[in-house]
Amino acid sequence: MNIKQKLEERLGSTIGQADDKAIYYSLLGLTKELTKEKKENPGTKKVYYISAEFLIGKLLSNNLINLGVYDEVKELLEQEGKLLSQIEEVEPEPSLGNGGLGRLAACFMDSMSTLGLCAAGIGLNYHYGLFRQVLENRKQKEVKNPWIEQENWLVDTGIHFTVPFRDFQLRSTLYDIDVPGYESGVNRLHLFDVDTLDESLVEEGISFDKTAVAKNLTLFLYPDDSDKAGHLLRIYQQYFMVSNGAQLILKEMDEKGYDVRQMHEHVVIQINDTHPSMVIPEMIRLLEERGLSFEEAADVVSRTCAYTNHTILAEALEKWPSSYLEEVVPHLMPVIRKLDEKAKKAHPDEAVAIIDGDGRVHMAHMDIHYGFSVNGVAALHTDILKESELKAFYDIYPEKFNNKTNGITFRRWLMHCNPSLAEYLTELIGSGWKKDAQELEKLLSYEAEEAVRNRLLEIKADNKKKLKNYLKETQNVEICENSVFDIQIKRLHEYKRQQMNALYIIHKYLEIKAGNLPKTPVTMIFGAKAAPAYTLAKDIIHLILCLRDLIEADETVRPYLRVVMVENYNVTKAEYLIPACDISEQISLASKEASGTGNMKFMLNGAVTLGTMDGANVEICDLVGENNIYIFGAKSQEVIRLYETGSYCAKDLYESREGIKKLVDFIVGEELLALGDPESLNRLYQDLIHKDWFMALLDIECYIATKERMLSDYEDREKWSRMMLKNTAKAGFFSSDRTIAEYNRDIWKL
Ligand code: Z15
Repeated sequence: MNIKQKLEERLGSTIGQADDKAIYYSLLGLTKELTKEKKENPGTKKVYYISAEFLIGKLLSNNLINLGVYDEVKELLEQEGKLLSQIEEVEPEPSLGNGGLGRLAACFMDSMSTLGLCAAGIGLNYHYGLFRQVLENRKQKEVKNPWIEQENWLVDTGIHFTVPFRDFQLRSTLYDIDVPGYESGVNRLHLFDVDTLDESLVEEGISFDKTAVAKNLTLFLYPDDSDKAGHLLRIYQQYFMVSNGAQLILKEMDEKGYDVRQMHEHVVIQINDTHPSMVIPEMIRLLEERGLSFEEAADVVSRTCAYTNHTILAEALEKWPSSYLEEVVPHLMPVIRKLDEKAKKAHPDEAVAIIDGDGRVHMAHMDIHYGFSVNGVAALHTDILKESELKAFYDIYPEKFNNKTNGITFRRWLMHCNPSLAEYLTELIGSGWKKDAQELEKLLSYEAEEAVRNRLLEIKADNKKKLKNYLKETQNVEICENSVFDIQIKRLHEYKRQQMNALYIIHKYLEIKAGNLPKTPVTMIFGAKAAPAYTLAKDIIHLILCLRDLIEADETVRPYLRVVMVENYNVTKAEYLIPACDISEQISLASKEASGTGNMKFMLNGAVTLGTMDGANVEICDLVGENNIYIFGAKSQEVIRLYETGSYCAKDLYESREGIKKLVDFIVGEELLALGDPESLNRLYQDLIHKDWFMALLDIECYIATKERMLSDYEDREKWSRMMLKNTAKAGFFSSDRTIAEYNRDIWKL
């Protein structure tokens, strides 16, 4: 039977007669069936990528691409008057991640399958995921995001484990999501769930009874991103994840007949940030139960576990009070104490202690002492880890430290989200780039060809029109497709400095009011969720929405400047926004953004970066050269020195620079106070003057100057299109296939 016959058999009608919903669910079933026919990636050594987040996005199109039937299905549907993009709208987006860290894990799953590596993901099956953001009265509201429908991508494996806590135990069920590689075998994403979960516990918004652990454990993904410590429920979730993971790993070793004393020869556990760090003491505990001595167990686990660090923000490095751990998982504490004593004996330095003087357990410290590899996620980030944040560890274990610059899967972030660019590239340079992303460099030989550059501009214009239509349909906002699209999409965080971008808007508004009109109108697009308890982040959203409405109501400014906030920014929305972007905003305070991966997605799709020398921006700059990127602001060493000496003072800048004062004062000026919440605007205003912890006022002047230079260069279409071409051509390095090949070469050795 061919695909058409199979589909119509599932539909019980012709494609033409079926509605989008019926077609989606039939395609879902068919895709699962086709995936089952694929071989599992084989191997005698397997990597388990364990992560609290897998931000997988919608799966239909990507799975069709990887199974090699995307074009066939698309054409089949078109013959019957159906659009695949329309049908995809039916698919709910699972929100099993906050942002970069979770999306990275999803890109890695794709690349591990594609490279034929024997690998699996281990995580949790959150029923309501991260919250869905609703914008109301210029503020963020949080509601649940149910995504598990009657028919879905999950496969019930029938596998169960028992997870012990202090006061009770929980039975788990393992659900799998198959991850087919691009023209390759299949791996699995293992998502554990509690059997006793009770969805009706969620009353209004995202609030629920935090104490009913058996009923709530996998309801939500913890909504904080790089910020604010989680508490007991978070520890319950983490332990549930790692205990199930460890039990599964042992079960699979048993089935393959491997000796657990040789675990390191058959298994690598890649620990994604510190959320899964308890896998180390848990695995040791389980091995002790199987008769290994503590020393033997600790040794083999240390040779098996590898740790990835994703941040240097101190507040994001997890340190659990031992009293919390005693309350939730007392049986782990003896193991953790022994690990701590052993480490203290060898390295008495307090800076590298696992349990500190206040009885807090430093999860990262445990990972570094008892893992064989520690990696950062971009060159600059790894250097900062070695030279500052983790220097004391680097002095002890220089051989453990290594860099793995992040990457993105080009299947989703080019082939799927920007098919017209993907097709044009293939027309020019052949399809080799799909397997070897470095081949994109072949595009460089076309730089001087005007027809090629014009086609790139045309594709960009089409994508802008597509985004315009999407925003009209989904959010009822109307934007001008001929304007410059300036886009900042990422979690809302002070260090990412959306507030600095908002100050730019104020600058531009005042310029236009003064009669200095831009040649081409500018559309400033934001997308960002704020952690529900992160007050200042919510204040920044409020400021942006007030600015939006101020400008919307002003007939003199509106034709030249618009502000849009995309509601509930997620993977699907990113797939519309990124191909349509002209200016990619990557403006974090230097040293604070470990890598960033949105920056890579924009570059690949022909946007030009406006950024600081932070994270992977540094490597983008090296690749495209200074003439094809707009860099501004303080460098990381300067920033680190300012923190060390405590010599940054926002108030001095505010008082001495008239231009800065004017912008900051506008936040609490009469125009905005007439629209917004005075308490919220005031709080932000006060913070910028008296704290400004992430130094927006330090960089604001060069930021504005650089963006103005960029806007003026935009008018030179030849120059701009050359930059677009260079950016796409040089993006090959950022394929997650390259990243994963490096993980395998240096760490996993599968
Ligand atoms: C998260 O998304 C990241 C780091 C974290 O520690 C947590 Cl808890 C969440 C991000 C980094 O901020 C970003 O720079 C990086 O690109 C991403 O992880 C993937 O490494």
